[in-house]
Amino acid sequence: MNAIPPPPAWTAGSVRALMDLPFSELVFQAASIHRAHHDPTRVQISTLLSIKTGGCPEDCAYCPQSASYEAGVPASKLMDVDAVLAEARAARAAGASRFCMGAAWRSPKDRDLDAVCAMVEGVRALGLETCVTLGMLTAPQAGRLRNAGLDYYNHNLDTSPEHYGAIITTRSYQDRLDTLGHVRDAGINICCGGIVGMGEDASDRAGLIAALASLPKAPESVPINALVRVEGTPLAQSEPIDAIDFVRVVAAARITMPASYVRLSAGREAMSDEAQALCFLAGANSIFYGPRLLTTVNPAAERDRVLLDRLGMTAG
Ligand code: SAM
Ligand code: DTB
Ligand code: SF4
Repeated sequence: MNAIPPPPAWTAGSVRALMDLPFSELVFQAASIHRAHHDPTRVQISTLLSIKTGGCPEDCAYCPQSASYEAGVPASKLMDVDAVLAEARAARAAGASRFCMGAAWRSPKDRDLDAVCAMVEGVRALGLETCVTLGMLTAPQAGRLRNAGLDYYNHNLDTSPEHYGAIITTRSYQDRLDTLGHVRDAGINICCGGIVGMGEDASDRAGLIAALASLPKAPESVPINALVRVEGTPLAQSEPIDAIDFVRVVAAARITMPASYVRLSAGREAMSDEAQALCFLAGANSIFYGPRLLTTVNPAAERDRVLLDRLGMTAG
């Protein structure tokens, strides 16, 4: 009996070879795979809300919410459930299909999870998909979120295993993989991606994509963030990533994770419409919609409506 061969295991080397293809070849391959798995004229839209802002004990060098840096983001308490639901209703009215709630925690306390579970139940009752990002989770915490009806958990690998130590010292790559394992075991969809423009080289970008594509099951949603450089954080003066190199990362994510939603995530405010159009061509099919990310600026809804209109794309 002939066994079906396993799919290719992506390595940093094989992803790097993809990313180094002539640009037109790479984008053609990505666009071909994209249309075999998705409608290339549709873009999924998610709206973000920071439900607990600032004062975070972690030292992620990109993040304005870390208590280690002076980035002008004061710490605030967890929002009330009703206030969160009011924001979710507004996001639904603006056309979002998913509502993503982020908290500046290393990991949630069990008591905090009571309120977050109530938020998840309330947002779901509005007919929106739910996503939360709360830091590291234990297996029982993931189970509680699943029981509350959570659709997606966002937890990023952020960068390659090799570059990781230059960015975060307060938790390890393995800690992140452990949390992703608990989320997967609980039966929650995974949203997992990373950030580019943090002083990494092309091999690190390939290493990030290979690490994502090599998870036991590819994440259902893959956010590709371009670093938002915030004054006061250690990475504020980083060299911005070249737009063509950014598109190469998106294309590599699309080719290696064909069925996933690839989200053109943070960093769009500083991106030209033409660069975003190339990202959609290369397989990006999701964006954050609405004027704010967590603490930083995202394109105004009107700019996005005009852009999607010019490109003949529909949001949903
Ligand atoms: N505290 C939780 C955690 O880190 O897991 C959840 C919230 S945290 C802000 C969510 C993600 O936002 C981070 O993993 C990182 O990838 C992204 N992020 C934070 N600051 C960013 C920045 N300045 N530019 C781009 N992405 C950023
Ligand atoms: C993700 O990958 N990007 C989003 C979401 N997951 C939570 C967060 C972007 C944050 C950008 C910086 C800020 O607004 O604070
Ligand atoms: Fe804290 Fe998350 Fe920011 Fe890291 S990325 S400092 S864990 S809020």
